[in-house]
Amino acid sequence: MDKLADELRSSANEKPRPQSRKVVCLAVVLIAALGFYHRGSWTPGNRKFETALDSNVSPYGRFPVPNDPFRFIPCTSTSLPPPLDDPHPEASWAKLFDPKPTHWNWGKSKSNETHESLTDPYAGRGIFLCGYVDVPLDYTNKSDSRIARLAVTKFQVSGLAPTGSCSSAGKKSERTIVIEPGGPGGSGTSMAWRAAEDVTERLSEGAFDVLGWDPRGVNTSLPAISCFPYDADRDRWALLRSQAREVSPSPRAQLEFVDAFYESTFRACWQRQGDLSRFVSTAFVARDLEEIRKALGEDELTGYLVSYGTGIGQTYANMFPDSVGRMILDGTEYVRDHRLVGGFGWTALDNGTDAWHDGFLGECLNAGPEHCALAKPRQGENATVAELEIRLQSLLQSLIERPIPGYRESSGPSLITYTRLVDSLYSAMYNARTWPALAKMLYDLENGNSTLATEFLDEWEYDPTLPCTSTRKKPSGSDELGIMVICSDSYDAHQPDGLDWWDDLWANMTSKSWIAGNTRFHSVFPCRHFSDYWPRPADVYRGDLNNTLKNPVLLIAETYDPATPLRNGRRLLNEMGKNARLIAHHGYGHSSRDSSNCTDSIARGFILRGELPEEAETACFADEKPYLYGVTGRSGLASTPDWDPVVDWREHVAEMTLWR
Ligand SMILES: *[C@@H]1O[C@H](CO)[C@@H](O)[C@H](O)[C@H]1NC(C)=O
Ligand SMILES: *[C@@H]1O[C@H](CO)[C@@H](O)[C@H](O)[C@H]1NC(C)=O
Ligand SMILES: *[C@@H]1O[C@H](CO)[C@@H](O)[C@H](O)[C@H]1NC(C)=O
Ligand SMILES: *[C@@H]1O[C@H](CO)[C@@H](O)[C@H](O)[C@H]1NC(C)=O
Ligand SMILES: *[C@@H]1O[C@H](CO)[C@@H](O)[C@H](O)[C@H]1NC(C)=O
Ligand SMILES: *[C@@H]1O[C@H](CO)[C@@H](O)[C@H](O)[C@H]1NC(C)=O
Ligand SMILES: *[C@@H]1O[C@H](CO)[C@@H](O)[C@H](O)[C@H]1NC(C)=O
Ligand SMILES: *[C@@H]1O[C@H](CO)[C@@H](O)[C@H](O)[C@H]1NC(C)=O
Ligand SMILES: CC(=O)N[C@H]1CO[C@H](CO)[C@@H](O)[C@@H]1O
Repeated sequence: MDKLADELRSSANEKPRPQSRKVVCLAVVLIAALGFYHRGSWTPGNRKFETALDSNVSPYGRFPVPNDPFRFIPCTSTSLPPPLDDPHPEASWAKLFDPKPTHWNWGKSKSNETHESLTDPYAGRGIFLCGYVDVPLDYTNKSDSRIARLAVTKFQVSGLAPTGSCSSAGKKSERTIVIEPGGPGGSGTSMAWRAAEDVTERLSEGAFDVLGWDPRGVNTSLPAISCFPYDADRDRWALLRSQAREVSPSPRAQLEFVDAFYESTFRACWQRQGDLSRFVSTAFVARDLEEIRKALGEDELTGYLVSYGTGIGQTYANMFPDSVGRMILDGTEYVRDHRLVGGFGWTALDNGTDAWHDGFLGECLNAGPEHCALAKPRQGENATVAELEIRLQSLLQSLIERPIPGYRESSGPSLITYTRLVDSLYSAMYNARTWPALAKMLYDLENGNSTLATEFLDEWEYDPTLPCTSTRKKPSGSDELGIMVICSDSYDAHQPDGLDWWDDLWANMTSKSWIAGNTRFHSVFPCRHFSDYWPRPADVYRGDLNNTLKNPVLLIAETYDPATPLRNGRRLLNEMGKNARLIAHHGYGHSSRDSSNCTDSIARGFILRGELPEEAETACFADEKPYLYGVTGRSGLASTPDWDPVVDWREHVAEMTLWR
């Protein structure tokens, strides 16, 4: 053992000679194998490892490693950035390092029981690393010493190298794909947990690391934004303030109510956190992204930014044109729209009802009753899209007149209301994989069975069986954060006096899109009172979006996207000119989740090799149809006996929390 340690030391001091390295490698493998056979499982079986455990050193060394700007440690459930008032954050953070590899979060094993995986179960597996970076709270004011502490989660594809091993593991990849799911208010660290492994496979054949960050004010980044002490306080008002226009006996009275509610909310935000709302604009988020690029030590930013993340990306690219590497903006919005009053809302409405009509209903009939409950013939007659549309509209209409009662064991009495149902239909347009479940739910509801509808709609965002203080460490303020970003970005837009204009806008939006109009209206209406408290955000980007970039960006926009219509992607392309290419992705859902080999191969060629199509716009088509994903030539998912629509719906709801 000591001899090995000596060898390791001397080989570290010398230029490695191939011969001696081979010997060391063999020795390491042998020792690891001995440990394995000795204990029956892989627990490092030598003295060095055991003393190491006591002194907070793992078989992979000590974390954070010195001078790591992210201070990465292998993630465990306790790896949350230290509070801002901690006088010794670095020391507190270092204490969170847990030296037991079994407590860490490793990537999926790529190979089955090979020689390597027998001796070391973590060989060849990526690892999730958690860290944080501190940035100025106010980039525009040198004498303001306050900071924001941004949480990051990185999936390192090469995993970690055991101390003294000669593997190429444990190194960062040449580029890092920085990801952001949007919102505003979406959590990049959560997206990393959910999707990093898929993202690196899809975009780089597993070659590049993936890093997600929580934008300032979001999730685990600090300061946390929340204008309510507890989730339950927010929830108390949620149903009242989000009423659809169609169920409001007096829309004007409802507007007065919501307007007063947000007046009160902003007052609470001001009382609880003072000027924080001045520092969350998209321009500041873009500056944070530049700090993350620098901390990565990469000359160019590589990124996969989705939805509102594309707004961050457009802003970033034009504020830091020389830092633009290989950036993909997927589910493209046109961030210039957000400078207009209400622009975040009314520019999003183009294609939501098309997705409902052509997609949810049309593809249902295409797939047939085996795959879609709503396609079942009635009185021997096959359904048509027009009939289905009338049937479901009359179901919705009946809910306006009277909600349908429901019951759920875990929450007791419940109501299926128009507002909740339409909100969930809109959310289902984001992801066509939910459609078989949604079709079954609506079919049941139409036939007088509200069991599934109650299961789908009566869902809490936190655990109501626990006291609210113990469900999360902090209240989740992403609702308020999202509003603050949207209001900051449009703070100087012309504000119409009084509520008449807003009443008009609400009517316009809901008549243009019954499915998206209400949700989208409620995302912008709060801004009326923002400038009562914060008349000027510290910074907004008001420049053009056609700056000459170091590298062009790749935009992806979808034909049936319910949130970021293709039209907006094209308007952005038009302004960016030769600094962008666009994939018009023909498919369903928000962003390019409706998989297309064509889209994926262009995206991969770009991320891996920097290749882009010559032409400004390329058309790509989804490989499969909704209701029939993965069922070509086989019996359908929705027709198998053990299919549980509730499981599909829960999965969707969990994913949607990334975007809110
Ligand atoms: C590993 O084994 C499973 C079944 O045991 C198989 O489906 C899979 O293809 C194997 N993977 C590799 C990389 O050999
Ligand atoms: C800059 O920060 C200092 C210290 O917090 C503060 O007193 C001052 O008002 C700030 N200036 C501006 C323009 O916000
Ligand atoms: C999306 O909306 C635009 C504008 O209303 C329309 O021209 C286009 O046909 C729609 N796309 C689809 C696929 O329905
Ligand atoms: C209904 O549609 C099925 C295919 O899904 C077809 O085989 C059948 O002939 C149609 N029936 C009528 C009455 O049109
Ligand atoms: C209502 O639907 C649920 C879920 O699909 C089912 O388990 C239950 O048996 C149905 N109830 C009736 C009375 O049909
Ligand atoms: C609502 O639509 C009407 C008719 O298109 C238009 O004249 C009016 O300006 C719109 N109002 C708002 C607030 O969008
Ligand atoms: C960007 O577009 C504006 C017009 O909107 C134009 O005046 C300006 O020259 C363009 N800038 C570049 C770098 O092309
Ligand atoms: C997409 O690629 C997969 C894997 O390479 C292949 O199996 C499938 O047939 C392709 N689909 C289409 C529509 O080209
Ligand atoms: C979307 C979301 O809420 N993500 C995460 C925020 O942070 C906590 C840790 O405190 C995670 O458990 C959440 O999943």
